[in-house]
Amino acid sequence: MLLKKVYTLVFVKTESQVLLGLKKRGFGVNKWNGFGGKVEPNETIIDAASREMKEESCIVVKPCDLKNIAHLEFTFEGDPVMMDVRVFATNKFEGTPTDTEEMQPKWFKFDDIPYKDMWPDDRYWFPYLLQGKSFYARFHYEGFDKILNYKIEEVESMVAFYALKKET
Ligand code: 8OG
Repeated sequence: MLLKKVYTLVFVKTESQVLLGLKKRGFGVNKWNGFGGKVEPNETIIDAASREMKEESCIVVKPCDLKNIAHLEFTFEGDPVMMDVRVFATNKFEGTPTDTEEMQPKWFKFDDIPYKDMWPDDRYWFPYLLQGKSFYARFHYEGFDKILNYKIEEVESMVAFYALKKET
């Protein structure tokens, strides 16, 4: 039986650029990523997404402007915990990306994504994100570097995806 922990991951995008942050500490240190983290017990997932975005980059995104675009699942060989990551995107934001204790934010052009300094799975699903597609993906890792197997599929919408997931 897998235990599940829910995380958020937010990508602020323009027509041609996406805001990433270099993680300064903890899980995923020295990797470029979107902004996010654990959902606290008394908050909704979307409120957690907005909160983490502000804490980590000083960028304000209203929860109502965040679109759920993906569902990612990560498992690690020998570890009973599944990381359930809810991915959001928006092009509506306020503020200037600012260095925080956790992240060093920077804009990247779509054709200049620093995959070699990111989680190994990101190169599989970033094309979906950059093209504005909705998708589901799962990755099973050995350690934090080696992907043992994965599945990725485009979905019509996340609403449809969660409706189907409930039924099955
Ligand atoms: O609170 P903490 O910073 O530890 O949360 C982890 C963040 O990293 C959370 O936003 C989810 C995200 N994340 C993973 N695994 C992966 C991954 O393989 N790729 C990307 N892009 N993000 C990931 O936990």
